[in-house]
Amino acid sequence: MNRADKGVLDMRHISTLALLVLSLALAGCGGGGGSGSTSPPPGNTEAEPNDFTSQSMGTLTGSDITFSGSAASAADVDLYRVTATATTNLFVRLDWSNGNDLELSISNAAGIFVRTVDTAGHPETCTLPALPAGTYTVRVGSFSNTATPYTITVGSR
Ligand SMILES: [Ca+2]
Ligand SMILES: [Ca+2]
Repeated sequence: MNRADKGVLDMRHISTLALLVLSLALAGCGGGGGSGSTSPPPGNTEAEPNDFTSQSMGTLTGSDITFSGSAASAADVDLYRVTATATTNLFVRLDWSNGNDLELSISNAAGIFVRTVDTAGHPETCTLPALPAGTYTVRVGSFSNTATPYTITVGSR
């Protein structure tokens, strides 16, 4: 392995560690207890392909927005985006019913991961306080190679 390869590996390792530390250190995100947002999905459904280009969930209003999707395998990435037109507390909830393991990440308007939520159970929830207006990306990933039907909810809290 040459020096450049080693550098890349080290950087990846550091990034992973930083993400883990970040997700452990920050309050407001985690598993279980995703209060509220229990209304059934209103019929919005995931549209593949969405692994590299996000699907719009719309603009945040007073009501939660829920989409139904499926993480087909550990190779499937599902990207959604939601727009806030004013400063808001962004609530995100990912839930599913089988025994598989999904993860939830949120990126800021510049496309940089700002939160990753991956607990042992479900739902995965997160509330990002006082976000400036902008378009945020929500990423659903899976660690399981069988399909996992899920619902993803965003709201202004
Ligand atoms: Ca999918
Ligand atoms: Ca996908």
